[in-house]
Amino acid sequence: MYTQSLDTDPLANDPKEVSDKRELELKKRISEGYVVEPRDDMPERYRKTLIRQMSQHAHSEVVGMLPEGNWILRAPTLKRKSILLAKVQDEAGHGLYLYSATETLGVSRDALYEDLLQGRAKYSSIFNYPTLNWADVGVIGWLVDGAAIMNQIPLTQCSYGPYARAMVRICKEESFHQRQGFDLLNEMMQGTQKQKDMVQDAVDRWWWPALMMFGPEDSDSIHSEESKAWGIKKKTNDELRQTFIDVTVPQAETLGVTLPDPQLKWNETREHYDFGKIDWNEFWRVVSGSGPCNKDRIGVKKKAWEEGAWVREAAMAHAMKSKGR
Ligand code: FAQ
Repeated sequence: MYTQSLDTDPLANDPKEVSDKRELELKKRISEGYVVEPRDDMPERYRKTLIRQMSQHAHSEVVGMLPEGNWILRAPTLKRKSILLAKVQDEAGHGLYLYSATETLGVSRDALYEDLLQGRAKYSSIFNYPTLNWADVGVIGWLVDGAAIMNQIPLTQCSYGPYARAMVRICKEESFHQRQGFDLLNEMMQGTQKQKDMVQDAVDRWWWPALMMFGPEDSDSIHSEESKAWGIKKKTNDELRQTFIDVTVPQAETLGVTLPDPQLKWNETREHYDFGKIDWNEFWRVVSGSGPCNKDRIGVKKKAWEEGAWVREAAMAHAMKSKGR
């Protein structure tokens, strides 16, 4: 572990100059491969940007349990039910690792959760869309977990140790989720015409929202530049979105589904797929609370928090008793 203090010249007396110098010093160390750990002295802007991104990520994992959780009681077979149960439980675990990693930055989980319940904190736009048929469960695995992995693999190399380490395990689990989604869809695509139509319908509804998961275009991304300088983000929103499209188009061909974008076409010169225009008005509408399920998602979380109060109290009483207090 790197032990040198990040403190700068104690004789410098302009607080802004001192803080700028500390920030530059840390950015330089990070660019040389330094990994920041919770007990390191860190500039406030670095700490705040991590809390923002990591807590929103944690919220996305736990809100992300809802669209699929909706199908646990209606899974078509015992095998599919147990897979789905395990997947939804994994997402709860991801939320747990990420809230714990965020707490290492000196903020309490209760405070973070309160921000979610009061609508002060964001979570991924994608979880504000409804799951209308069983194929949606497969499409969430294939496209939503697929996009999540694309975005999260670079985070395993991010500059904050607890976040990077949490992401290693999360990515392994997400890649299982992605494959189970593909497998579910592949099975439906061998079935009846009605099943094939259900898959196509789900793909039509989830494709564009999945592309929005990567965030606004680079020209509208307010945090990318700073997050890259801090070694938190390794790739930009547009770079990751393009890579996701490039790997997903051949998978769609293998499945036999059509991606709902007539402009999707291989570009020989760019060596990437060109794609149509994303509806950014829809994205910002959903992010600002007016998506199809925003109110419902937060309503369910609030209800669970209130109805779970006795569980938290009982767990606390048990913990105190075990400690003999
Ligand atoms: N939805 O300047 P940027 C999953 C906000 S986990 C909502 O580009 P940044 C697992 C952004 O926060 C999915 N808000 O921001 C799973 C900012 O607002 P703020 C979540 C969004 O941080 C699968 C503003 O717009 N993954 O799916 C979205 O540099 C299946 C300006 O944006 C992560 O959280 C959006 N899509 O880049 C679970 C990964 N995009 O904070 C269940 C970690 C942007 O100023 C089932 N996070 N905004 O109020 C990141 O990589 C980044 O934070 C980005 C955004 C790329 C999401």
